[in-house]
Amino acid sequence: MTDFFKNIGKIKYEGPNSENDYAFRHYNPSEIVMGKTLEEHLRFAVAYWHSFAWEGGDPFGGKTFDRPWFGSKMDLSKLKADAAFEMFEILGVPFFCFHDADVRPEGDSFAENSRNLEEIVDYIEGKMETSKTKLLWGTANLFSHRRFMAGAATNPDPDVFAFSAATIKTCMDATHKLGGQNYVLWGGREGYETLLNTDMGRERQQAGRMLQMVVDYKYKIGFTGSILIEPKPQEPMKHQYDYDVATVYGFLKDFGLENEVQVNIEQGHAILAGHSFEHELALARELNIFGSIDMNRNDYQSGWDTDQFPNNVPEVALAYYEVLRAGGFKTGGTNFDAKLRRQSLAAEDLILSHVGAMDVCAAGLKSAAKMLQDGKLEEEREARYAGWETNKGRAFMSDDLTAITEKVLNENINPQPRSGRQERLENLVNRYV
Ligand code: XLS
Ligand code: NI
Ligand code: NI
Repeated sequence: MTDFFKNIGKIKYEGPNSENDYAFRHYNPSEIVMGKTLEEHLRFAVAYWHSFAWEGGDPFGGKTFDRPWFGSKMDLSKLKADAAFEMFEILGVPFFCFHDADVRPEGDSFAENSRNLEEIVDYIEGKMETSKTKLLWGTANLFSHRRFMAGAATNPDPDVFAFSAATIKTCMDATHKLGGQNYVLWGGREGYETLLNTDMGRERQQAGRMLQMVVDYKYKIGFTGSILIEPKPQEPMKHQYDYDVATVYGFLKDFGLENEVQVNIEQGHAILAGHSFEHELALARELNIFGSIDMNRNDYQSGWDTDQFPNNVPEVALAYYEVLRAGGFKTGGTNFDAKLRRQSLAAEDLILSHVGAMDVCAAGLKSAAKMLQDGKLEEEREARYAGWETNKGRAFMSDDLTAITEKVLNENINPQPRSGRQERLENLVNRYV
């Protein structure tokens, strides 16, 4: 036991009228909604990097947090894992997620990094034996170290490609060993700062080859989880190849991997790409590549990926509406890819941020479920497309231009515009949130 979270007990559900900061108002893990418990629907995960590895820096200043586990030593990494599992227990979260660099000390070589990772993975495995918290996904940090400054898979230097491939292998092994349900690839620096020095065609081929190797290795080791790509349009690079869901789908099609890889969609990344979260989720569902979500929010004024905890129920409700329409999570879940503000120094801030976020998500999911079960929104949507369900409408999808032209002439087809009823639908949604 560390004494980091001393005096903070396990968070319990106390209902919407509770005055207790350390209680859930909406997240009752065992509450049944649409045939599943809230815990099964939401599949919450804590992100190791933001909560335990991030030091509070910003572009103008360094570390603001003072955690007893900061430093690059194995015993400190173990202390960090102890504190992490204490927090998982306090929150009662079913999952966590990590990068290699979050959990192990940084070594001077690939071999040392691998040894460090193996040692800490053994330690974490031991902790998982007595914890209910499982691994939602693992990933490799191929963006922080200076060797990755020009990309990992897409680096102009083949040695960086090789170093990255070897690192991914160790992270897939670690994820597999810990029973992870997904493996994530976020192409942090897979993109460019300037097109002037970039061979985009070659870099795309390198990224495609890396992904193919990841899929092959998944089968080789018998990993039954999902491989997920996390789209993001820019930041840290000026342009990133995994721009958004549509771009990733085109990439997967190009390399014949659209049935092998799904997407992990992040709220803040969707906003950076000029979309809404629900847009990205809806498109992934339609393309059959929906996998998991990184839940957070951006500050809409700053134009950055600020990774704040979600706190807007109507927004979250529309996102979960799309998740429910996709049939809910399978291997995926709700990972809080969210960090404290750098002035939130206290241990209790780490707990309260998650408590609030879990409540916002639970309230959002319950609103979404009501909206879906009532069916009014879907009735409106169906009514709008009803013409396509008639014989006349269906035939237009198989006629050619000549046949359609004849029909337009012979049947005197003269379409009359109808209202899209947007405001009415917005009012309808507001009744649920
Ligand atoms: C950064 C990404 C990152 C991924 C995992 O913007 O969201 O945190 O989720 O590498
Ligand atoms: Ni992000
Ligand atoms: Ni993310």
